[in-house]
Amino acid sequence: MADPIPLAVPLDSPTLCVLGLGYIGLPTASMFAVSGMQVLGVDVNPRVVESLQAGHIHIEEPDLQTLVQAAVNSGQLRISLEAELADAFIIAVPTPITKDHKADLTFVRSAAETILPHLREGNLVVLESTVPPRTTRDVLQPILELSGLKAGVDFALAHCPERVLPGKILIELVENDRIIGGLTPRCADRAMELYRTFVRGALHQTDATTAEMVKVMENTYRDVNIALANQFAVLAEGFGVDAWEAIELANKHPRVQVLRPGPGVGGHCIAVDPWFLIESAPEQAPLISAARKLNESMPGHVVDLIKTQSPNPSDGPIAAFGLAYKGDVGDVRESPSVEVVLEAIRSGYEVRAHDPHVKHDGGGDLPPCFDLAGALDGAQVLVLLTDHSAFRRLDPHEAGELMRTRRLIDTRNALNHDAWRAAGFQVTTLGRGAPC
Ligand code: SAJ
Repeated sequence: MADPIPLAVPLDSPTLCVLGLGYIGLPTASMFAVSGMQVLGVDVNPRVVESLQAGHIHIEEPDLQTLVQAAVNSGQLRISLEAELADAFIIAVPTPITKDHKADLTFVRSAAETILPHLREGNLVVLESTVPPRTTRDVLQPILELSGLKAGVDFALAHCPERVLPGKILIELVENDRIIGGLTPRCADRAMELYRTFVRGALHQTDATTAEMVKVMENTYRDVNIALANQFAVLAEGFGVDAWEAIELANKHPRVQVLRPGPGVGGHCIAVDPWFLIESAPEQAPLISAARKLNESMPGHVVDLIKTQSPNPSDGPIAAFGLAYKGDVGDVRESPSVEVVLEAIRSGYEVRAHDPHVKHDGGGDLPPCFDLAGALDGAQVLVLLTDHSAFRRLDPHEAGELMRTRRLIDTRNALNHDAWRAAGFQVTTLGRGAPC
């Protein structure tokens, strides 16, 4: 019997509708547009839509502004609050966790409901958002089938998780291998066809649930390995061992690759996705839970270091350098740096945060940001929380001139400690125990 799902999107003028214009949806929509597809980017936030229509991006990512402008100027990318008929739909909306660590699929559900009135026979629907295994089958498929069309028969449905690294999104979008998980093999064929438009990495075909599991496994693998590095760092402090030296030496072993300790794990992916595995079977995921808890405890460990080195809050403010969750990005979601700042404030310290990548003037859950000199002025300690390249270029003499006490706590082992010591600083490094 003939399969009504055509093998390829129509070749004359394929149209694509991307729902969600955040860190993944916006670059993806733009990439398809500059590769020749007619793309409609849809977002529910009127401010995002207005600013994109005016050619301004709302997120920080290298070269993204240029790409989006090229896509919009070419007429291939339109931005709207409303979805329209299209040959293919991509869902790239956030999947946060609730307070009790369950996946919040509200945005996935509402994106599916947005597609519903526009879904036609022969369409392809791809879910790119990271979700707990079985979401495509158990949550997305039933909503889309309210259209009266049958997934895998009348329209194609696939899960093709994004795997790009913030800070390198445009490179990795093109070069990374991709997992293409179809509801049926024919659905996967349709999705392969779509991604071949611009992806140069290999496309690996599987089923939708395996693709969901693969994506969550990747980020869980990283979370567990970072937790191990953090555990080694805390242990090393107790033994009086330099964890950084020990890790470097352990990594000389051909089958060992310990990651870098730090103030914790942030971002919207690695700090969130492991819960998608834990929530369905907590008793079968003790290792993953323990790793999450350990990483979540690291901001508290950094505050303990602050209390040891600068026990008296009345000795002056703390200059906290970095609010973003990792170096050279402006994203503060789940950032351990923010956690450290908030915890230090709760412990009675005045904290002056500085982050050249974060545009924020206080309010909400975030502490206010100071400029460089304002953060250092009269500070009793500089705590480096995020390894932005700009911080490596700091002049320790100039910093010391502004501060009340020449004291540095480096939670990323990112600075040139010899230079800071030469400028009269007492340097404490996470994972290195006593200051010297
Ligand atoms: N971190 C450490 N030590 C390390 C590496 C990272 O403490 O050795 C910390 C970072 O400072 C940061 C957090 O972990 O707070 C996560 O940073 P990351 O660079 O490891 O990852 P993300 O969250 O920016 O992007 C991840 C990537 N996943 C993997 O590397 C397995 C990316 O490929 C995914 O596409 C992305 O999650 C996502 O969207 O899921």
